[in-house]
This record gives sequence, structure tokens and C-alpha cells, in this order.
Amino acid sequence: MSAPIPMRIDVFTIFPDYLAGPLELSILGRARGAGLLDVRLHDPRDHTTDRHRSVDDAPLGGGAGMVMMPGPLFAAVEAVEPPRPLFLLAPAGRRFDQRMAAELASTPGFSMICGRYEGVDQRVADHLCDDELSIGDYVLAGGEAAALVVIEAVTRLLPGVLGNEASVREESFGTSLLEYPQYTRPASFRGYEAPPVLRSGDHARIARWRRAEALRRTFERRPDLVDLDALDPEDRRLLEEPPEGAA
Ligand code: JCQ
Repeated sequence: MSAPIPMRIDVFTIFPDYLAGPLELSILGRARGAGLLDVRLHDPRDHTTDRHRSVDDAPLGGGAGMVMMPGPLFAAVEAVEPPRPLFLLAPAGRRFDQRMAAELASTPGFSMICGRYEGVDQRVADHLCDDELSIGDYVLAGGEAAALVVIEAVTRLLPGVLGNEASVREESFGTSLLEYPQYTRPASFRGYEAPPVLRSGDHARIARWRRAEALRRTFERRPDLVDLDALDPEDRRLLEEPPEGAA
């Protein structure tokens, strides 16, 4: 097999060093080394025109804080014509989730702009970006940590990145279930016992137990993920029957 074309992700950030370290390590470092991932960092400060290389200015109309200027961001993007869609990372964006990670992983690439300070000139969202993306309902100091989250969630889904492709398949069986609890040796640790079923050697029983635990946990912790009416009869039975090993 010939080498695949790597997924290309362009990131526009005034702190490229923030991302450079993590991109060298673990899964991201390996994916890049294997030619599966091509991340390109661009600094809007390299596209400033004034003596101070300014990327932000006071809000029009007054008020506290600083706003990222459109000029350096437009110029940085136009200098490379990065892969699209181009996303602005912002708390007001569309929520990034596993489904979007899988969708993006199936494309040749995409790009992200990291906002900083109190915000970004609205014309960047309106006339430069294709969409706004949020990784959750909290406010970061800037989009860099959010960009890293998106890059990592997408990269681990790229073919050839994880050693064990089965683990990606397995975690998505029934796409939206939480995982069953995992144990390793020792079976008894400080008097805390791993579930005996896991040492039974009965693989069908173990599979049933794991499925039941995944269902039970999801129902307890994330009822929003479970559509009881859509459960298949076997899953419904597993969810209704008392936990194995219960008194
Ligand atoms: C992303 N969830 C939170 C912070 C303004 C574009 O304007 C802003 C961008 C940020 C950085 O992103 C986040 C974020 N998803 O805080 C403020």
C-alpha cells in the first residue's frame, strides 16, 4: 500500500508554542511521525503591519478589554488558503462532539482560528470562517486548548493511528453508551475485589456483564443518552435484571 495523504489541520494562533509541545507527544507525535497527520501552525502576528505588531485593539464603542483585529487574521488565512471548513473556536459556537470528530476524521482536513482576549472582531466569524465551534460551556483564556481537544479527538479516529483498531470499533458499539468498568491485576487490591465474573473464563457471560454495566452506568449517569423506547429487547432485559453478584 502506498502512503496515504495525511489529514491536514491548519491552526491560526498568536501562541503557536502553546500547541507545539503537545503535538510532538504521544498519539499526536506518532501520527505526525507516521505521515498520517499534517498540522500547520500560523501566527497572525507575522501578518501585522504596524511597528508593534499589534493583533488586538480596544472595542469600538468603548468598554473594557481588547478585541482581536480582523486584519492580521484575514491576512494569515489568505496567505495559505487553508483546508476548509475553517472554524472559529468560541464558547458561542456549535458544540463539538464525538459525531463531529468522526465526521471531520473522514475528510481531507479542516482549519481553526484560536480567539484570545475578550473576543474576536465579528467580521472574522461572519466573513472569514465557515462556522464557530465550542468544546463546552466554559470560558477559556483562548482557543488554543480547545484546538488541541479537537485535534486529539479527530486524530485518534484516523485509520492507522491507534495500534488497536478494535478498541475504536468497540467503544462505538452502540455509539452513545458509556464504557463498562475495566479492571487489571491484581484481582484483589487492598481488599478491594475485582468482579469475580471477569475471572470466570466464560466469555459470553463476561460480554453480557459488560454490556449490562455499560447500560446501567449510562442510565444512571447520563440518562440523556438512553432512549428507553429504542432499546432492543435484550438490552432492556439486561437493564431490568438485578446486577450479577447482587445479594
Ligand atoms: C471554546 N469552549 C470554550 C474565549 C472569546 C472567539 O472569541 C473567544 C474565544 C475564546 C476561546 O474559546 C473558548 C471555548 N469552546 O473559550 C473567548
